[in-house]
Amino acid sequence: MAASDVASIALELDSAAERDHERDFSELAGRLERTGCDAEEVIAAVHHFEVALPSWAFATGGTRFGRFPGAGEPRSLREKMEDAALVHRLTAGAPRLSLHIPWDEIRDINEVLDDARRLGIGFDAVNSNTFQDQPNQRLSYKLGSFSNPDAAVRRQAIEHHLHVIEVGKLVGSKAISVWLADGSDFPGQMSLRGSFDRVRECLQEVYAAMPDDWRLFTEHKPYEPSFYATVVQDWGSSLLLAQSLGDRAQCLVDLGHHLPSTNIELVVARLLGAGKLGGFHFNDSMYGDDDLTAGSIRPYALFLIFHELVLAERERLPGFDPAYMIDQSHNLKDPIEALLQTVDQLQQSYAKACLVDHDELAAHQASGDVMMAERTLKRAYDTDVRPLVAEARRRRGAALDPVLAFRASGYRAQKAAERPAAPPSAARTHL
Ligand code: RM4
Ligand code: MN
Ligand code: MN
Repeated sequence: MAASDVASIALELDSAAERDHERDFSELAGRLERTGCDAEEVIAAVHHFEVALPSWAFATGGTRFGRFPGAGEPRSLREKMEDAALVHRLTAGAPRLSLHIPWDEIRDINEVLDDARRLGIGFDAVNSNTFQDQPNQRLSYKLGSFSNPDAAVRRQAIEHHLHVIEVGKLVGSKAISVWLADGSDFPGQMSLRGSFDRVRECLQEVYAAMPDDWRLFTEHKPYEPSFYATVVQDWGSSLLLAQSLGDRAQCLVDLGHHLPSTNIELVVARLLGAGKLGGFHFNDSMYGDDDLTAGSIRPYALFLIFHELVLAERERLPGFDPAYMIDQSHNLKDPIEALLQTVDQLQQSYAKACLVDHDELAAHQASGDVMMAERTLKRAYDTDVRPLVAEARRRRGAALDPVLAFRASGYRAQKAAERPAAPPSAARTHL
């Protein structure tokens, strides 16, 4: 299948499924109308919702114990772009790919831009990588990159980030996401304050090198690979960095990067309040950085996060412009199917959050009616919005049910024939 053939994938489900959908949608629209909600408004909102796809999620991830690759996985940036275009084609909600450098190092920029044009996709935030040593790298990041006590290592890490910005400029990115693995395994290994100061100083250089219309996202994570103290371990550290860098530095919330039972919607609310919510890495997690499919474990929490986002949107909170991205590792599911399921899940969570009656909620909060306030949220959450998001996709020429459409398309079997497995050394493990 050539790159341009993605567009020709037939999407018709059988006519019985179409008829069922029409019935389900008009029934839902009628029910929503009775509660004062306009289905058309929610469809328009879903049409606005866009999420970026992570280039590193199209091949099977794996754990440190092993990796079980599937057939037909992409072996090059072009093939990742093809898969990304397919996900967008079936969901109408994922028009951009987020690159990870050096995993997606570009050899021929004109080729990449040609492919992107033909496939109808763009590029989102670029991601740096100083959490691994690359072949032929001069100095090691074993003891940290931006926090390293050795100035030469810090210089090398800064140079890498400047390079990532250059790559991003070529493809039209408008942001760089920085996740640092820096930290220590044992008390005494590093200075807790000194390491943070060094990270801030390095980030200042990176920030200063960005074009004026770019943003820098700092991503926190409590542990792993560092098991005693991670330098940017929590949203507070991330916020301090963003605040000290400047207006175009903001915090990125990866939903898996919190200790179990953290109230993530509260973190989101705090960052929104500070004008520092930059974006998301959507996924779900049972324990920590599990990178499971968004909404698979705690769908209500995902809805509550979207509720904070929709509130901010409606209130036109100054500077509110979150970059939505997915960051998942697909160990068991077909990566394309998992991404299709995720975009669908995000569209649903967003649509449900749009159904919340904010006036009613505010009135119950003001009068202290705990029961009715909670019921107001739950009513939106309990609404089965699947026909609504299916209709939103259908009107954009995408699929009623993206996963079923993908299975019916024969895309995976075709790719399995076209893309013989890469040698093990070329296989990337998601971290
Ligand atoms: C990290 C973090 C980053 C991602 C890497 C691959 O755990 O989530 O966002 O770029 O994994
Ligand atoms: Mn992430
Ligand atoms: Mn992660």
